[in-house]
Amino acid sequence: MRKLTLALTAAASAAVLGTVVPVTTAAADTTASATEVRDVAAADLNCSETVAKYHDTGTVNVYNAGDCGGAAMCKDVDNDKDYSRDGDCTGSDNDRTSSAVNLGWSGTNDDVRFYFNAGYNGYVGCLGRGKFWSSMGTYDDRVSSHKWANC
Ligand SMILES: [Ca+2]
Ligand SMILES: [Ca+2]
Repeated sequence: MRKLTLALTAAASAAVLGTVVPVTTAAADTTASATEVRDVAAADLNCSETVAKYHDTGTVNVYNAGDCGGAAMCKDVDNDKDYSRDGDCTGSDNDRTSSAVNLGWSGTNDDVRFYFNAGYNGYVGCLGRGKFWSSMGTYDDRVSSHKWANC
């Protein structure tokens, strides 16, 4: 008898909640929770989500993984003429870029040109402000320098 009473009470509560709490609120809560988790582990953001969240923060980010997965190898506010040495992209960052995102703020040179050789040689392409490459195509694991520009 007692079990039955509790079950009925629970069912009654659920029914009440179901009428009081709109479905939209439940959905919003789910989104908020997911966002909180991603704030803690920003590495989980893909390229599109990274642009949505961090656009206009001033850096160009390059990733070893595709679709901006994992932590960025380097986040650079300026140019880097050689990923194998010095600067923000350095050492093992060379020839590993598999995705990139331009989070630059609006300015004269807010696009980023990428090159497969050091010294801005071997033009790969220009990544516009607020844009991303979830993969590098034939230039996967080949980027060696980048320069802010107006494309
Ligand atoms: Ca890679
Ligand atoms: Ca460098």
